[in-house]
Amino acid sequence: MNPRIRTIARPVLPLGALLATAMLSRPSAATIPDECAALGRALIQHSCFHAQHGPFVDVLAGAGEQPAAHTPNVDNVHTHYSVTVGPDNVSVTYTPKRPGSWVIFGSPDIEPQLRDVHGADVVPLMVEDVTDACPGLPQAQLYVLDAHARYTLVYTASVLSTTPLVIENLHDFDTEYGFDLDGDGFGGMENTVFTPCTPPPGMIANVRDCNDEDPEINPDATEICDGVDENCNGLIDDVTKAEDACDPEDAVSEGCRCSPSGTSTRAFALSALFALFAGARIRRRQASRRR
Ligand SMILES: [Ca+2]
Ligand SMILES: [Ca+2]
Ligand SMILES: [Ca+2]
Repeated sequence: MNPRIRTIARPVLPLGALLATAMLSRPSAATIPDECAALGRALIQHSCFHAQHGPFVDVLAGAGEQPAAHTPNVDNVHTHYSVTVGPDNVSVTYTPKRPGSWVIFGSPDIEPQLRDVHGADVVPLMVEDVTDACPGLPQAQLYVLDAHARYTLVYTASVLSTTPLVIENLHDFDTEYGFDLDGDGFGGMENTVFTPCTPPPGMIANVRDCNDEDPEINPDATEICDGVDENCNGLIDDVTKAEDACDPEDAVSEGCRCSPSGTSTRAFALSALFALFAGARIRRRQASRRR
């Protein structure tokens, strides 16, 4: 097990079972996916953005471990909180607006203990060290919480100190992953997996490859006149550069800007130019005769 991640005992599904599950349905929004070995990059990067750019809200923790009228809450604004805590200031409250999996980012230096409305400790499903990805929010704790229930985060600090806090819903960061069988940097659209966690080995997030058996076909490929959609935009032979459609042997459709007779655009343009010069020459002759 990764020493940076602490989880409760949770079996990891074999890849075949994982794919079968993914094809049947998306993971439940109320629970952590079984295949979640670590949090996904999208969630960590989003939280870290708050740590770096705010908006920032300063909160002075309330006195006592039981929520009271003076205890501040940290759910009014979805943002980065700087919570000042100390021997006499130990708690803030958080009330989820939705049920499900929530990730509390903070610092292990002043680690909060989450308690439910009855004052009982709530055990995180997973604790992950994300220092490398986000030094300003070095620890993530994942909980399953009830909606509209007031939870208390209790801090222990010997002197007055400030600690960071960002809270995110895990499944707000579900990402679609797929395999890249042809190695062109784009995952295929078949057998994809939605997860807010790190994807299974070999899967990537960019799943826009309309033909994962041909590295010459992907969203970055060059469209050519061959009756195939190379750039995966749903349009066959949607060539926009005139020179790409100027070889009549390659031009096989009107989408390549060829004339209906099969004459290439370049040949058609040369013919038109020749006709223009010829017409001008005839008009000059007719004018000289009139003079
Ligand atoms: Ca591919
Ligand atoms: Ca195309
Ligand atoms: Ca084509």
